[in-house]
Amino acid sequence: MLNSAKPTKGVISAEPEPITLDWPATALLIIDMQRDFMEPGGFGETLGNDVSQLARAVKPIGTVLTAARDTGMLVIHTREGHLPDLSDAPPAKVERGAPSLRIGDPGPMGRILIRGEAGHDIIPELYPLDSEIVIDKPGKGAFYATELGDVLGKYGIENLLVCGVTTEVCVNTTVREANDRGYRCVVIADGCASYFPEFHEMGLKMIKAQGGIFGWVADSAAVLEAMKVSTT
Ligand code: TIU
Repeated sequence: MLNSAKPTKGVISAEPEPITLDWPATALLIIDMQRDFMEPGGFGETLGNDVSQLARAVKPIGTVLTAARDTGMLVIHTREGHLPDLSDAPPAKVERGAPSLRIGDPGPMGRILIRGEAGHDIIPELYPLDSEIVIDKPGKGAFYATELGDVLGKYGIENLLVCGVTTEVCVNTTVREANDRGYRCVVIADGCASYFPEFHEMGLKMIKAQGGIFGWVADSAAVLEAMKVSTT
């Protein structure tokens, strides 16, 4: 098609202020959209949570994922989970609380939060393409004990569009890690969800407060709009 040159930059209508992103230096980072958090019988439910609270994030993520695929943006998916021998699972994490099943126990989707089990995998609606990067992480942050920093360096990434679950746990931890490493993070508000709606709201507020102390927050519609409009 004529005149189909890809925009190289876009302005996202974000809070606390608009942000201009250089698309070739931007990646979509989708945090932990795994059956273990999203579906009954997984890790999230064993902790006593209502997993239906997270479903609202799936569609908005899907729209941005489709746009990222269409425009050739780097897409990275993360999965929280542990090795089958639990050698990367700190006792402090495994032993805490009184969950109905603990990490590593057999559940309806396989062993809870264990790599390779059905529950550990990403939900079908957002399943990674073979060409996309999947980062397995043992912690809440996507940088801790993973190759994420090296991958972002290799691709020249400076900006992250961040979405996934849960807002105040793995999304917030990852954004804080990324911010300290110098990445500009734009969190997609409706592409995140929490088991606790009030934590979702406050989790987003914490990011964008104080002039964007950890980053920016925008709706998926604003991100999609910016991906369509060139500023160069
Ligand atoms: N429990 C909870 O809200 N979240 C997690 O344990 N992990 C992620 O957020 N992925």
